[in-house]
Amino acid sequence: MWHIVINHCAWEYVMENSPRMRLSNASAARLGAFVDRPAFDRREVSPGIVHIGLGAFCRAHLAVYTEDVIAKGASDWGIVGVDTISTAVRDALKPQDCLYTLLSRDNGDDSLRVVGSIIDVMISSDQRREIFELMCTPEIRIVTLTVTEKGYCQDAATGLLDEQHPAVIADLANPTEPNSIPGFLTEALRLRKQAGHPPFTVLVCDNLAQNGTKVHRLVSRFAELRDADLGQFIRDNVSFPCTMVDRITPATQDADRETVAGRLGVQDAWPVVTEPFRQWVIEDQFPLGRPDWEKAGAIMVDDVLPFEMMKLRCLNGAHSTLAYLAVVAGIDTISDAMTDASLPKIIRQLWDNDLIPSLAAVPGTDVKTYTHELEARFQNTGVRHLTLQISSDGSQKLPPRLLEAARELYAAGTEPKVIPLTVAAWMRFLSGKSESGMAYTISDPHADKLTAIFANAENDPERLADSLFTVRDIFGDDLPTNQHFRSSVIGHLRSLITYGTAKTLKDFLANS
Ligand code: CS2
Repeated sequence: MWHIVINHCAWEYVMENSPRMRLSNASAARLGAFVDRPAFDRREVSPGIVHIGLGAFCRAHLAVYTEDVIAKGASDWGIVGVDTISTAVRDALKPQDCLYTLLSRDNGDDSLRVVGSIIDVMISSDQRREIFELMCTPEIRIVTLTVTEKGYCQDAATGLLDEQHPAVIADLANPTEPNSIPGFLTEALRLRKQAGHPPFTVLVCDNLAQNGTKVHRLVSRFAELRDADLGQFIRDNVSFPCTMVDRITPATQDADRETVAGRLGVQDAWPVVTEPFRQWVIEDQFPLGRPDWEKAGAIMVDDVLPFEMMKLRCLNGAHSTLAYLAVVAGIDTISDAMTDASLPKIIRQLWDNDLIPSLAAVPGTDVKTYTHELEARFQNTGVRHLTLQISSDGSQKLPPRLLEAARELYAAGTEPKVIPLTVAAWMRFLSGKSESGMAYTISDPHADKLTAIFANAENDPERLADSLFTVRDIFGDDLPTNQHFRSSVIGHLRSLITYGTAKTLKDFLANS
């Protein structure tokens, strides 16, 4: 879930100089029958949801589930998208009536669909007042979010609000003009309370363990720092259901724009490429109502935790493992990593040895079968999911995806086998250079600190690991002092630095 990864100027140039017509309500009506399009009159749709964070993921997931429900008659659940980071998505979507194309790819088998559930896009930097006014109307009953793990200003190891986060400090100093997510939600909820309307439900759709509960705690804490009564009000009165979201959706590339334009015959500034699979498991706690998302295939449950853990660990944990090893080895995509001699065997061991044993039973699901389905999804050559994209924000992703599982295994008296290898690969990855000497950018909120630690350690595995272990908001206090964890990470790191990934993985598999 990246926010803005496109080259803004490049697509604007293409848009302005393309002889093709732009995607719009009018041009969509004339598309060939091979393209699915909104099966409802968009003029009849009114807003019911404000969605914050309009990256590719929510447009392949939440917007599609909601589209399917609107098509069944629920016209009061249109989505107004809000971006808190840049104007790029508004600049791309508004001139095309907020329509966009979803290209679903299953190896060589493609299908195209124009999605119309997003009915407006606003940008918080210049429309903050307007957005708050909308959020204070009784028609808005749900606020959904996809702002990535780092968007919530949390300490990744504890899941508590990072009270020293610059955005938190700035918003506490100027709380009516917030820019952080905790600050934004707090102010919207305060204004809504002042307007005399019951609070909207907050539905967090990011890959955090117990995402709703966690973000409820973060926002209540922020609000409490601002005003104790407001904190208590949010703690007691606002529903934050947990949810598990899943659809592999890479950031859009310019080549995707060209592919979509070639197929559609009209230009779409920001199409989304995704896989056919989608899954959404949601805790059913919506005091002001919700769209009947189950009519579009969502699973409504009382407790999302077992589903969330399975997905976060098995899918996202395997993604991170593949990503760090692959970036260092110079392998660009997940589907290419799945053709490597060792990587598929490594993630099979990760699943079988470290992750499946860490999970509680998942209702109606055989987790081993789930991991075989993941293998097939990772092999999908139609979706060019860049390992470098997945490698972003490791400081935020490693704790919930893998380090929690390691802790639980130690507590149960067993030892993780592959997780220390993933951690070593992440440490080696922080060099910013692949084994063939290709430089890449490390995108992480702690990038400066982490790369400085790498440079100071001068390739000494023990110094490097021990210095990185001092970053408590990644590793906590316990893992660095666990002798098995520490020595396994250092052993793998030594091998990665000395012999490289191919030999390290071969030796690892030979010894397991
Ligand atoms: C990926 C996720 O970028 C990443 O870190 O692991 O975006 C992953 O593709 C989605 O969670 C799939 O649902």
